Amino acid sequence: MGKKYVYHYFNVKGRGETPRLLFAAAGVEYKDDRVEFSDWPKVKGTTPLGALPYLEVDGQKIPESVAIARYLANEFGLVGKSNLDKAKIDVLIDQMIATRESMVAIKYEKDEAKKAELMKKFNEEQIPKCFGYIEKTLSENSSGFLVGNQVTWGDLALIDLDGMLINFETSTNLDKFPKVVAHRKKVEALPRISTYLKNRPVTPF
Ligand SMILES: N[C@@H](CCC(=O)N[C@@H](CS)C(=O)NCC(=O)O)C(=O)O
Repeated sequence: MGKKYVYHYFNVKGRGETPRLLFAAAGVEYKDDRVEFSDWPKVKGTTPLGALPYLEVDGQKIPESVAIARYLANEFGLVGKSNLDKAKIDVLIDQMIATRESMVAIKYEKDEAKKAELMKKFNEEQIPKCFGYIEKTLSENSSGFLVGNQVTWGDLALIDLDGMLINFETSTNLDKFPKVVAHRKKVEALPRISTYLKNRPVTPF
């Protein structure tokens, strides 16, 4: 019998969406527990680190969004075939985390001047660094995926980040990175992913 998965996160995409994309890509069933913000104070104490997301696997609780995504990728064979491919994905994931953390810092900055400064640095330094590297990675692999010739968790994390950026504050323009744009189209058109994207709950972020 397969494992019983219960995934707990808020009813948003945020840090919690890549694991959901992994379940979709693998076609594996799970309970998608979407915690209402109003229920959070009473749920917080039941989580391993006082935060969401966390995943329950046959009753065992795993916190940390990236650890969960890596675990599911390992379970579902979506990690890349060689150790070198795995390392390449890890590098990209670290770059994507840095970009997400910058977005969180901008989103929650209350001081308008500081926020503008952070946004400038984000657009002029973080985006070119992260997406320049991703573009180069894609141009070195002829399949259109980040590594190898099939989808991995790196590809799923990337389309998730693309979507966040397009909807982020000043709508980051990714057109300067044509391979990233083509990659997004390719991954979003994979049958299971396309079905998931059409049917997932509509959320503000
Ligand atoms: N490093 C953790 C961060 C988790 C985190 O900060 N989660 C936020 C939601 S995105 C949260 O639970 N905030 C509510 C709180 O900390 O009380 C991860 O990636 O899972």
